[in-house]
Amino acid sequence: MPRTALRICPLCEATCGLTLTIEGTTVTGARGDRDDVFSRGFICPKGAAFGALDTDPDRLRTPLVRRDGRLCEATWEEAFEAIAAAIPALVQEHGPQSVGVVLGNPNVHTMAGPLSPPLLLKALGTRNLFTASTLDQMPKHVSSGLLFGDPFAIPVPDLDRTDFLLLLGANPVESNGSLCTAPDFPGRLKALRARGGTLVVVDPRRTRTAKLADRHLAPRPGSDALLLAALAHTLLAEELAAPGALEELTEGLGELAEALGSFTPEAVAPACDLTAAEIRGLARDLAAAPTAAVYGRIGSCTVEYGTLASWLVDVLNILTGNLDRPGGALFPLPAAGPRPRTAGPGKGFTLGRWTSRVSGHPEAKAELPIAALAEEIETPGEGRIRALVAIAANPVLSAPDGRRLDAALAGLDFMVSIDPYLNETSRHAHVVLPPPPPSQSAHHDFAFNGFAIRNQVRYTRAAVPLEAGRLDECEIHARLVLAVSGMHGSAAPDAVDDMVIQSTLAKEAADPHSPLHGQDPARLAGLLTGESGPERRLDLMLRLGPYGDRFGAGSASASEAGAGAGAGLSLERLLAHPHGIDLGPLRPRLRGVLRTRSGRIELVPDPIAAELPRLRAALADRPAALVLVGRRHLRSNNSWLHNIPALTGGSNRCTLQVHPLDAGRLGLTEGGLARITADGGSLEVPVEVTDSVRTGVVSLPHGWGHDRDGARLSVASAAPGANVNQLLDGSRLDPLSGTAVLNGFPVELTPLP
Ligand SMILES: Nc1nc2c(c(=O)[nH]1)N[C@H]1C(S)=C(S)[C@@H](COP(=O)(O)OP(=O)(O)OC[C@H]3O[C@@H](n4cnc5c(=O)[nH]c(N)nc54)[C@H](O)[C@@H]3O)O[C@H]1N2
Ligand SMILES: Nc1nc2c(c(=O)[nH]1)N[C@H]1C(S)=C(S)[C@@H](COP(=O)(O)OP(=O)(O)OC[C@H]3O[C@@H](n4cnc5c(=O)[nH]c(N)nc54)[C@H](O)[C@@H]3O)O[C@H]1N2
Ligand code: SF4
Ligand SMILES: [Mo]
Repeated sequence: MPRTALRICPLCEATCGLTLTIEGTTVTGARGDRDDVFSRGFICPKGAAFGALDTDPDRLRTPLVRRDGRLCEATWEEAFEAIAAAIPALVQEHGPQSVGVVLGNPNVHTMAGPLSPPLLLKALGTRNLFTASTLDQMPKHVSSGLLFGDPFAIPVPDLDRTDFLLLLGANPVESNGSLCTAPDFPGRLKALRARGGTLVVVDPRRTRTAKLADRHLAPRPGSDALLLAALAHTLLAEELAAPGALEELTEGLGELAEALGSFTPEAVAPACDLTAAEIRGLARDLAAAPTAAVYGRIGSCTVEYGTLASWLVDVLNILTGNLDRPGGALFPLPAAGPRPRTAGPGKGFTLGRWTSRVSGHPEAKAELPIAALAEEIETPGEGRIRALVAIAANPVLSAPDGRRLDAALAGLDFMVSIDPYLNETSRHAHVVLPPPPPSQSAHHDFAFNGFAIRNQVRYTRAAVPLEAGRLDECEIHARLVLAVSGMHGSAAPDAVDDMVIQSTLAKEAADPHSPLHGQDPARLAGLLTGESGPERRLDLMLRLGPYGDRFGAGSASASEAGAGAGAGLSLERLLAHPHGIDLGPLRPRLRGVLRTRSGRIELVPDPIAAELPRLRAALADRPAALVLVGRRHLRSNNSWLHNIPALTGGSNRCTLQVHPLDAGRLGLTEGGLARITADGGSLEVPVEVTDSVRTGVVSLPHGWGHDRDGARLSVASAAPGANVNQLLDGSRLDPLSGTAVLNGFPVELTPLP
C-alpha cells in the first residue's frame, strides 16, 4: 500500500511543502501539501519531479576513493581514512591556507550546509573560502552590510501587501524567486495586480514575469545602477523623497543628493537606452504609490556595478519611506535565527580585512571571489591551495573559465567532494562522499526563512528511512570535520553537535543580557529533545530564538514573537505541527536589525562613495554592440537537473536567443549554428531567433556543458549543451563584492555553416 509523507522541497528558494507518495522505500509521486501553512498546495514541475530526481540511477550509492588514478567504490571508513591521512598532513607541512573550501548553492537547501561548514572552516583554519555567493548575491550582502551593519539584513518586498513592485533583473515566474522566499510567486504577482497594484519589470528580455507586468522596461544590460541612481536623483530633485520615520534613524541623507548629483535622467538615458521621460515617470509613480517595494536580483547583482545597484535598491526603499513598513520592504524574523538585538551601535561591517594571495582581491564576508579560485591553485608560492573540499559545488560549470579550473583541479594534491553525482567538478576528487537522496534527509530551511515574505516555521523528518550503507549528510559533514581535525576514529560524529550545543549554552549562561544568564549549561543541554545531533541543535536554535520557549526562562512574549501559536517554540512543539506554524506577516523591526557603528542606517558609506566615480565614468562609455545575458528555465536548476528526463527537453534547451534584427544583420538563422566569442574563449551554439530579447542582447542559459569525460550523467551527457561561463576569463568582477560579471558582457557572433 502506498503511504504519504511530507517533505519541504529543496529545489528552489520557494520552499514549498510537498506530499510525497511512497511505495516501499521508493518515492513514486509528489504533490503540493494543501495544508502547508506557507505554500498552501503550490507546486511547480521541479517539485512534481521529486520522485524521479530522488531515484535517479546515476546518483552515487557509495563513497568513491581514488586508487591508481581511478575512482573506485569504497566504504565510508576507507573514505574518511583517506581524508584523515591526507589533509592534516598537508596542513602540517604547508599551513592552513593550503586547503581551500568551495561551497555551492545546494548547501543552502540542506540542513548540513548551514550547520557544518563554519565548523569545517574553523577546524581547517583557512581563509581560502569560495562560494556561489560571488556568482550570485554577494553584492546584496555587501550593500546590506554597509547600510545596516549586517550582511544578512536583507529586506524583502512585502509581496502580499504592496501597492507597487519595481522588480529589476529577476524572473520569479520561472526562478520562483530569490532572496524573497514566496511559494507561488506567480500567483502573488497576479494577486498584486488583481488588488489594483502595479508591477513594473526591468529586464532586457520580455520574460514570463515581464508579460505579467503593467509596464516593462528593457534597458541595456548592466545599466541598472545608472537607472536606479537617476530614480533616486529625481526623487531628491523633485522633492518627492519622504523617508518619514526613517529620517531620524538615517545618517547621510544630506550627502546623498551631492553623491548622486550627476545622475540626472537626461544623463543616464543614453547609457540605459531609455528615455528621460520614462525614468522621471517611473520615479514619480514610485513616489506616489501608497506603499511600494523595489527589488533587484541576479540581473542587477551579477553585473559590473552590482553592489551599487544593490545599494540603490535600498536607497530607493529608504527615500520613499518604504523600508521597514508593511507594503514596503521588511526584515523577516526567522524562528531559528538570533533574537533581535537591542537598539544601539554595533560592530559594523568591514570589507577587505584580508586579500587574496595572487590578485589581491579584498575579502567580502570572509569570502574570496570564486572567479579567482583557479589562480590560487595554479600559482606557485607560499599559501598556494593544494587541497580542496568542495561541498555541493560544481564550479567547473558555474564559475568563469571552466577549462582553466578543470585543469587546476586536476593538478591538486588532494580533493574531497560531497556530491550525489560524479560530475564535471567531482570527477577530479580523490574522495567523493555522496549524501543520501532528499527523501532520506530531514529538512528545515535555516537559510531561506531569513528571506521569507511571511514568518513561519516548518520541519520535515526524513520521509524514507536511511538506506543501509548510507550516511545522513549532517553525519558526513561531522565526520569530515573530525577527519580534517586529526580526530578520525577517536570521536563520534555526535560529539561535533554536542560541542556546538555546549559552547552555545555556555555563552548564553555567561551573557548578562540572555534570559538564560546564570543557568547551568549541562542541565539545559539535558533538556534538549531530538533523535539526532542536528535535531538537538535545531531544538536549541528554536528554543533560544525569537519565538522560543527559552527553556521556560521568560519565554518570548506573544507580542514580541508576533504570533500566539509560535510563542514558546521548541522542536517538540514544531513536530506537533507537521504542516508548519504560521508566525504572521513581516513586521517593522529596523531597530532590532541595525548593527552599524553609528547604530543608524549609514546611507552613503565610504566604500560606496568611493565607487561612485566609476559609475559616473560609465556615463561616457560607448556601449558594446552586442552583450550577453543569462536566463533560467522553469524546469532547470543551475548545473544539476539536466540528468532528469522529466525536466529536460521541450523549450528547456541551451540555445542562443537572438533578436530578429540582430539575426538579420549578422546573417544568423533559426536553428543554425553560431560561433560566439568573448574574453574567455568561444563556443558553437544553436541559434533561436526571438524578439523576447531586445536588440543588442543575446541570451544563453548557464549550467550546461556536460561533455567532459569521467562524469557519470547519462541523460545530461546525451544533450550536453555549451558552458556559457567558458566565455568568461574571470577578470570581470564587481570590485566591492568580488562577484563575477555574468550578465552584460560583450560578445561577438559569426554564423557557422
Ligand atoms: N553564467 C551564469 N553562471 C551562473 C549563474 C548565472 O545566472 N549565469 N548563476 C549562478 C548562481 S546564482 C549560482 S547559485 C551558481 C550555482 O552553481 P553551484 O554552486 O555549482 O550549484 P549547483 O549547480 O546548483 O549544484 C552544485 C552541486 O550540488 C550537488 N547537489 C545537489 N543536491 C545536493 C545535496 O543535497 N547535497 C550535496 N552535498 N550536493 C548536492 C549537485 O550534484 C551539483 O554538483 O551558479 C552560478 N553560475
Ligand atoms: N527554474 C529555476 N529556478 C531557479 C534556478 C534555476 O536555475 N532554474 N536557480 C536558482 C538560483 S541559484 C537563483 S540565484 C535564483 C535566481 O532567480 P532570478 O534572480 O529570478 O534569476 P533569473 O531567472 O536568472 O533572472 C534574471 C533576469 O535578469 C535579466 N537580466 C540580465 N542582465 C540584466 C541587467 O543588466 N539588468 C536587468 N534589469 N536585468 C538583467 C535576465 O534577462 C533575467 O531575466 O533562481 C533560483 N531558482
Ligand atoms: S517552486 Fe521551488 S520549492 Fe516549490 S515545488 Fe517548485 S522547485 Fe520546489
Ligand atoms: Mo543562486
